[in-house]
Amino acid sequence: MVRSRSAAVTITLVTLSLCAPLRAAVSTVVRFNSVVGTWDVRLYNTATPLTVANFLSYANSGRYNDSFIHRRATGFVIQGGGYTFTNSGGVVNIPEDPPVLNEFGISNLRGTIAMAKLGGDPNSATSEWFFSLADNSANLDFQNGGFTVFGRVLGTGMTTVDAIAALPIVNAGGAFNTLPVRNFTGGVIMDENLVNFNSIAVQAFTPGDYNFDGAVNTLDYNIWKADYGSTTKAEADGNGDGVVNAADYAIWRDNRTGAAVVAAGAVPEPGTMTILLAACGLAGWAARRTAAHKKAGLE
Ligand SMILES: [Ca+2]
Ligand SMILES: [Ca+2]
Repeated sequence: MVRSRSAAVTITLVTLSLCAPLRAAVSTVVRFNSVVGTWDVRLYNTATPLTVANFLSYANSGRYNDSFIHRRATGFVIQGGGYTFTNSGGVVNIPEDPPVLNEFGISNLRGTIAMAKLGGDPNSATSEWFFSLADNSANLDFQNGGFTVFGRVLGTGMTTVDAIAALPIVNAGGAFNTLPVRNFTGGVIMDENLVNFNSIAVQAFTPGDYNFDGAVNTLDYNIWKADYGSTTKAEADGNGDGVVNAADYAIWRDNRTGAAVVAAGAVPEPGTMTILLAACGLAGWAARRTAAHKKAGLE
């Protein structure tokens, strides 16, 4: 018994030390508060940690306040994050941090946000980002090292993004040759003619609260369950790794505070090993191991 217990403790410690850096990430949700409307974006903290940290550095320092959408490519993207505008100060380049290493991995589908960068330089992203209006994977996944998707619009947010994309555009020269404008009838473009952001700010919520109603309960579990396996719905992607799986269930379970909305036991839980492996990022390893074992007649 003593020997067996000792072995178990050793395995647990090894497992914890392996998992610790991978289990820490919980995804961030950011609210884009524009004059046209607001929408929320879940960031892929686990899949693209450097890019998320880079974006949050700009957002948390307030550098995106008073920024505006400066480019629309019809049926392709709207782009911002490069400039601020005020009637008193005019156009100002947002002060840039050093470029961030490219972390392409998630496909540039409709509803994703990715970093803009210089042509022929995969590792040149600084402050500018864009939302894909359509499936741009065939282009953007294979160009310049792939454009790093680092978040995805939640809920009905694309309705507002589409409304911005439907605004008229004017050619104001340079980087502003496809500039979306509001209530513009000619003359000098002013603050009230642009798609400005009052703020782009991190939202506070409890991890596992997948519908943002303030409680972590069965309603959130149901969202997780309905979206299980999805790589295109980020509502229940609690760790922001690009897929809704057992690791996100574990985040919900570990933060559950609200009363069950359905009777306990009415919904099945993933197996403990599945949660552990997914939380550690070892699910792929386990699948390969099982396949190898089956091939070898071990399982
Ligand atoms: Ca909830
Ligand atoms: Ca996930």
